[in-house]
Amino acid sequence: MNPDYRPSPSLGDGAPEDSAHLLAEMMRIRKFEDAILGLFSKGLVRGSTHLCQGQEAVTVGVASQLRPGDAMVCTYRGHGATIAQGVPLDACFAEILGRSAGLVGGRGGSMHFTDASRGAIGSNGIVGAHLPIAVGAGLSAQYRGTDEVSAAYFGDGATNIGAFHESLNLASIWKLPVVFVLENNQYGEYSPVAATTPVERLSGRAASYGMPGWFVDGNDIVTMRATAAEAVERARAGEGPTLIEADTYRHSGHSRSDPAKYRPADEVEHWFARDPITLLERAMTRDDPSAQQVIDDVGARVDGEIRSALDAALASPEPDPAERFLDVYA
Ligand SMILES: Cc1ncc(C[n+]2csc(CCOP(=O)(O)OP(=O)(O)O)c2C)c(N)n1
Ligand SMILES: [Mg+2]
Repeated sequence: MNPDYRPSPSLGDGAPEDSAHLLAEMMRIRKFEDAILGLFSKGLVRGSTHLCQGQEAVTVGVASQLRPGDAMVCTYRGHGATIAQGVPLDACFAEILGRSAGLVGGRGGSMHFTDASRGAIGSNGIVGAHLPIAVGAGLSAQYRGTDEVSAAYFGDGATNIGAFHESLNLASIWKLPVVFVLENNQYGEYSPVAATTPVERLSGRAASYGMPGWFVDGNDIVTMRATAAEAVERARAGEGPTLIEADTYRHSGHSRSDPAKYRPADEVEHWFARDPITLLERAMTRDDPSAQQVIDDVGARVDGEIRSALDAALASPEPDPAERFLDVYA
């Protein structure tokens, strides 16, 4: 069975009324990660960091359909997923800088953004390991008789991990309210999808588990939001899980240590022209050239937010060494 391709609605139909809001949501993630790059080059970030620049429409589209009480799990490439949940930027910066005001007290860093109070119940460094957690959150929601949903973001590489298959199977047979969001950014660590995966459309794998598998343009915020809305609605209505394969592209290498030399220049050029922020801005100014002012204002406002959040994080002290065993259970 071929997965459904769901091309509409799309930005081709015109910019949505709340374009300025959607733009701000995506720019917040983009500019947060620009700032992280700056901190990284100054040696202020320990360890590595995995940027999601280029993939912002996926997380903003899905998060727009979640509400308090819903759960969200994501990967080490999870800054965008977490920020889209409305998690404060100063706590995100502080976490990356290893400061005590960080989301988890500065003990987790870039790969462990977590804020359970906003549904962000965990980023995960082990490929695919968070999918059973999303299923557990879905089972909890069902068991408690709520209409809460659970959303899981994961990469194309994760679809070759056993936990992916077990999670889809269990979620489907128990009709759990889970939305599986596959961010197909065309590459695993350094391998193109075709080198590791013998099927063309990964969403086709949903058929094995009797659930809808939808393939969408993950860089089109309107398409992404509409598709997420449908999947979340199915979950809330007790109709079970959905797999959404969002086609997208990461702007940089896998992590800070990867210059991504393995990517053909024409491929990079193609995807940069389809950058999700550029696509939205183009749609906004196509019918109304004066929208450029709105775009500039949103950019300036988000720049200000980023600056003050970073200042607050830099003012936060390092964690007290006496607390190093706090939250360690063994
Ligand atoms: C179980 C496991 N195997 C291997 C790794 C090493 N590793 C880290 S990221 C990654 C690639 C995953 O690619 P994908 O799922 O497409 O996510 P992306 O990084 O593209 O967002 C690999 C192999 C790991 N962290 N966990
Ligand atoms: Mg990938």
